[in-house]
Amino acid sequence: MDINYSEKIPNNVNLATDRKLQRALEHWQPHFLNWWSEQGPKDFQSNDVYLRTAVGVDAKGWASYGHVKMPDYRWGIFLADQIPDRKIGFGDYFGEPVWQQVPGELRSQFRRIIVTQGDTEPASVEQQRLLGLTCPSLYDLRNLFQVNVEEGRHLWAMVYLLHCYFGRDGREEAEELLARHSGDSDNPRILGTFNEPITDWLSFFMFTYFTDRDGKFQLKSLSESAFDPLARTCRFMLTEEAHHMFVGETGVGRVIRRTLEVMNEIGTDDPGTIREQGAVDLVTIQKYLNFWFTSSLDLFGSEISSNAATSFANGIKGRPDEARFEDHLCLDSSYDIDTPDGIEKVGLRNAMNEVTREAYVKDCEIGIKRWNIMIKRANFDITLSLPSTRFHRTIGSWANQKTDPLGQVITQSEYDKGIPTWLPTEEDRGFIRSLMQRVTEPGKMAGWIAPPDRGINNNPVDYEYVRLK
Ligand code: BYC
Ligand code: FE
Ligand code: FE
Repeated sequence: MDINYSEKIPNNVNLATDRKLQRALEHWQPHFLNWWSEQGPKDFQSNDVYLRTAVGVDAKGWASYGHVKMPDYRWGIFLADQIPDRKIGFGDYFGEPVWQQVPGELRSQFRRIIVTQGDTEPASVEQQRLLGLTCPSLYDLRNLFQVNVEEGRHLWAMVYLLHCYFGRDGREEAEELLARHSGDSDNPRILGTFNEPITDWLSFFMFTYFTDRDGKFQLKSLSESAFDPLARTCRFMLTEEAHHMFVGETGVGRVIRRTLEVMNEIGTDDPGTIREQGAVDLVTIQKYLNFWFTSSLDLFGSEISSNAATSFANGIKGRPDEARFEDHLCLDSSYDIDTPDGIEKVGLRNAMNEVTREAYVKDCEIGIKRWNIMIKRANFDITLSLPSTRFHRTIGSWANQKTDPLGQVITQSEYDKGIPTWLPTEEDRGFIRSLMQRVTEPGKMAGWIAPPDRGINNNPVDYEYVRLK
């Protein structure tokens, strides 16, 4: 199952033996490349970028490094190794052998979820397309492009499934994935967060911390799927996802580290004075955090969801790390959902979105704790925190209820008054944008961000991660 570099589409799915599928994918490929050149990273397409390319799924093959031009990146199709005799781990078909084909009666449900997953991948590339122009360092520029090409590969992963298992409908959906665009008022991306603009690097780091982490949890749920090719694809995608969240966690951490240095130099935590020094005050960081965390919470869907119950029953989507649970049928238990009208007891299957969201929130806490330790070590009595999951929601039980970041119900006028102190204002965004000046000398960093602890793949921080000439 080695990849063959002489093939147009590197893969470990034996494409060469399936001429029909190969033709379908080869037909889609130029459309993808067109999309990449129009909607992918602006400029830098002819520069050599130090990228990690997946050339296989084993420990050696999935991280092979070298300078490549982005359009020459080998977007391939890789499924994690098949687990012999794998059994369905949850839902109505629990204990039966996993499926190598999609059962006819579940086709449209599987297709809908694969399309939704697939839609987010190119959406994120579109959202990030202008960031290269204002990179804070060559190191960061390279990380941005690494994330972008991998999200492109994730699109390939979903398109493979659509082409291989969904016939004509699947091919049409694959075209649609290139036709919708982030923020397009006529033809937007499917999920809310993926239509939010990302015009500055603080937003990029928050997005990779919070929104790519939704990716982690959704991919974990899909890795449990009874449809084995979907499970295997998502298992492999998770290995790439880890780097995206690393970019987010270390990115936000480096912004905070620089802020703390400035605070120590000037001996105050006054936001205005910190801004005068060209650093980002912690109040503004908290606002960006509030925005991207709450937007990402919406990506888990409604707390009480018949879609989620159906997905679980039919073996489409399990819970993240399903094996950790004792009961995989979830027919008799109920779950307490926090709603504006009090606690509502619902059948566990209908609460699966909330179960996944809670696991996500716990995972989000880890980085916040690390950042707070940095702040404490710098001797400042300030903490960052995740807002309540009730706050600033547009999906689910709390969508129409105004609360403050602690989750206390408040009136519309209290909300309107509070919002500028809880979420980035136009003025905040303008200030952050004013910091976004391009720095491209190897090893140099923009003034608002500290250097990383180490470079990529044992290279020094001042390595030429992107060759600009
Ligand atoms: N925005 O019962 P409901 C990633 C829709 S991130 C807009 O509440 P359900 C990545 C929903 O579609 C991972 N619409 O929720 C990260 C439904 O519409 P229809 C992406 C929303 O269906 C960074 C209706 O509301 N993967 O990979 O149980 C960079 C009622 O649905 C939203 C997936 O999401 C929203 N936020 O769950 C790159 C996995 N939320 O069908 C990549 C696949 C809900 O009635 N998707 N709606 O028209 C799913 O599993 C489910 O579709 C969802 C929603 C969890 C998203
Ligand atoms: Fe992805
Ligand atoms: Fe990602």
